[in-house]
Amino acid sequence: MELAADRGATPDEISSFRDRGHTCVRELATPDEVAGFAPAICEAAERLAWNRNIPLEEQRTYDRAFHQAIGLCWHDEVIRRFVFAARFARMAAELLDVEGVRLYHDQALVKPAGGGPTPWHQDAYYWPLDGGSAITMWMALCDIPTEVGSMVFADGTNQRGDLRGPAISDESEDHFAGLVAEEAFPTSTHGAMQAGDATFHAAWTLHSAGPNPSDRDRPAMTVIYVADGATVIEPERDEQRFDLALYLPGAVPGGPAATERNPLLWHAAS
Ligand SMILES: O=C(O)CCC(=O)C(=O)O
Repeated sequence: MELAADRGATPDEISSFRDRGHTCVRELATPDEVAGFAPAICEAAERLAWNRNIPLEEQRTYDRAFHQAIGLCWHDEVIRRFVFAARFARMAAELLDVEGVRLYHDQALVKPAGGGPTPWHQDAYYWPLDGGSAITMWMALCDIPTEVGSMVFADGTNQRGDLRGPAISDESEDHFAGLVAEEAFPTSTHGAMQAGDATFHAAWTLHSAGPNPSDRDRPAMTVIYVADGATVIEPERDEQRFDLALYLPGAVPGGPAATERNPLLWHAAS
């Protein structure tokens, strides 16, 4: 099944992304289209999630928030078609307001039944990229009820850059929850989702997610894009050095964020 680039971003989606740092695109894929990919993604996520089988007493808040499986597109041809989909990449490019986007990486995030909240954090904390050059698509792979919900965003934090909080943890939750209250950032969520609805958020947009009190897992698939032409920045933390080696193998600070692991997924000229 081909997910063709048959849908561009609307002016409202673009202004929400620019001003608030996030937007929601309902039915970016139809439930039928998602049904063609979700079994392969969920099976691979189950098999490859690195923090899936940690004994309960050793689990950190991070492990209770979601099971994380990275780089699924390199394991499976069906998943590659989903991750490389021109429809999603075009939306990412238009929201970022760039000519083209490359793959940075993909990851499945499955919040298990009974799983805990996802602490407040900023993604660009981890990335050796300029925060303005990257965007995440987070797509629901099944219908997500209101009591589980999608992410919560602190509006406008995309324009504030690095808020100097810690990595995702109880500490980041405390740090950023305090900041949200202190600076009175409005928060918003796009709530319940149907399979194929997606949110897009900017790399510095502060976000979190609630727990999963239901008895069903909440599988979501994310694709992270980097603007074509973006350069790698000098890493200042170990997390960024780790990401550089993993997602941009062979790339160097000051050089293009465009290795063989970062194919061009959409360009306005093509
Ligand atoms: O799925 C979640 O609970 C959090 C997702 C997230 O933080 C992200 O995609 O950046």
